[in-house]
Amino acid sequence: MVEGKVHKDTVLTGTVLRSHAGGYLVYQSKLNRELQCAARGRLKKERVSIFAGDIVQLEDVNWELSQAVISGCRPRKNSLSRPPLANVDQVVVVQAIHQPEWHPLWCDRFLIHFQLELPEASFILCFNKCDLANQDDIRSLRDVYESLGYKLHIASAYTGFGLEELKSELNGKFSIFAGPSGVGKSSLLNALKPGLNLKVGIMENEYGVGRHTTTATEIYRLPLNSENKPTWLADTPGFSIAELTHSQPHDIPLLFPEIRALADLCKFADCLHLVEQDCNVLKNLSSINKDRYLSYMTLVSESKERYLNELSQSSKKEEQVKFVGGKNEQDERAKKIPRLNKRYRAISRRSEIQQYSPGKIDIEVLENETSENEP
Ligand SMILES: Nc1nc2c(ncn2[C@@H]2O[C@H](COP(=O)(O)OP(=O)(O)O)[C@@H](O)[C@H]2O)c(=O)[nH]1
Ligand SMILES: [Mg+2]
Ligand SMILES: [Zn+2]
Repeated sequence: MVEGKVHKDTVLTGTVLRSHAGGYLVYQSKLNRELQCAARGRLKKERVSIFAGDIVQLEDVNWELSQAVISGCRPRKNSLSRPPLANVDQVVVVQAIHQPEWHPLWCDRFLIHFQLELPEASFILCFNKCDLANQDDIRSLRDVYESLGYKLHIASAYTGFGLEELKSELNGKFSIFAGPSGVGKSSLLNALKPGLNLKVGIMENEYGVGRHTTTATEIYRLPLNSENKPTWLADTPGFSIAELTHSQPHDIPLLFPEIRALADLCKFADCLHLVEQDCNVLKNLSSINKDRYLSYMTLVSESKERYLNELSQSSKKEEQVKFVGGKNEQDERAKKIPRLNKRYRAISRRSEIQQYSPGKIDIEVLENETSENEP
């Protein structure tokens, strides 16, 4: 450690910028240095996962070689699993006004997905490619989203329009860009961080751009400073519909403010505000923007479908333990034992009967039968 720069009793921390080949690139803000770090073996053993955005404790710093060892990870404020990121303050939902054509459903999909994933983060909407738009396009976007309470930014990565306003929104926070492929996320990042040179115009397939880039989530420091709080920004890859669908349909009305207000007064406790006669939302449908209600209907239907799918999948999954000597956990005589792997089980009378006389199974005979060898 360089004498005089950091007191030897000071606990040194840094922010993980990215992980690569089992190591991490960590930024130490007080000394404005990037360090190549490895995690202590103990952390690996305890399977502590370290994400970009994590605040980590550093030891054994070698300033000459810019290397250090990560000895601990601070508790996270929040985290995202795809892409793996921690401690996100703000989500910027990026959409293009044209090319690709603006689609309200996709905008709402991203808004709802990230609000569910990162409930404590703040949200802003950034409409890019305003160089291709006219005033009417912009006015109608403002009418819908500003009236719902969302902060909205009109920008162009090409002309630089709106970027100063966007910068002041990002200042001193860790923000992520989220939105469909092709809307200009990488172009905006390049415009905000001169010299970054991210590749643009590459359409992502469902795995991202090639298999390697999806795993290399990196956060960038913008040359902005507010009261010594650094400004961080990360890009996210494109998402497939399946990745943006959630299995809790009742969460969705809570995230559409215009529907939530009416839903609070709906007299049906379990209502999803889609079909019930006398539902308060349906009675006041004329007060809701048509596209927004269409988004709502689509997202709830997709969510219901996923919920039912997961339910049928989980009922198909076999329990890892079984009860012998009694019917279930409540039965005092019952003993819990692990299930044998299928290939070690003896053929049961049930399958024997099924094999030899299909369709003639006497259910009564089969009650209480065990299908495995007892240990
Ligand atoms: N007209 C116009 N095109 C843009 C703008 N920003 C990005 N593009 C173009 O849109 C395409 C997709 O941009 P990219 O940054 O790769 O989008 P990403 O997939 O969201 O990262 C590229 O061909 C860019 O040159 C903009 O502000 N105006
Ligand atoms: Mg991109
Ligand atoms: Zn209702």
